[in-house]
Amino acid sequence: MLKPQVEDILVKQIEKEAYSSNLYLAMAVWAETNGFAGVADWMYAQADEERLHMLKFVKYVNERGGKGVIPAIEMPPVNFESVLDLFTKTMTHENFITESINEIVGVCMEQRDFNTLQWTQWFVNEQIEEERNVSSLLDKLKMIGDSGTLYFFDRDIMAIRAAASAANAAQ
Ligand code: OFO
Repeated sequence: MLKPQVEDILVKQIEKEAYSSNLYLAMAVWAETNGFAGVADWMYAQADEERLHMLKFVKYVNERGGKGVIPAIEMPPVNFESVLDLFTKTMTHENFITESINEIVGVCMEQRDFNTLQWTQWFVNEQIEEERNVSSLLDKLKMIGDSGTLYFFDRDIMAIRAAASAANAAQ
């Protein structure tokens, strides 16, 4: 049985994960309607992932004798300035989610709920991965700057290396 303080913070996280899903869906729509099909695909996939995160919290709370309340969700932004703006806001949001996962860890420790503490570890690791992925995309976007050339160079450099190695081996 979950202690009320633990159930309360887990239910709050359901809302945050649901908002994350809708935020990335809104970003996908912006990207798709502005001609960035690849970025839209990335955001749609991210939105699906966030929905799965939300479901993990819902099911865990239910399994442990609580009730995974489904919240009303605040409307996410509709307009963004650029792809860089999109990923800068994604980074800010993921930092916020990392902080909220850390708060859950803190409450589990305070309440000595070591089962939930252990269960939450998956999200601690997930946030490391999410921040790393977005940070690497932001690095690439900064590299692009005003010119797309460097981006394509960066994308293709390892393929160029592999092709060169294969050509050398065949000689
Ligand atoms: Fe649920 O990890 Fe991103 O927000």
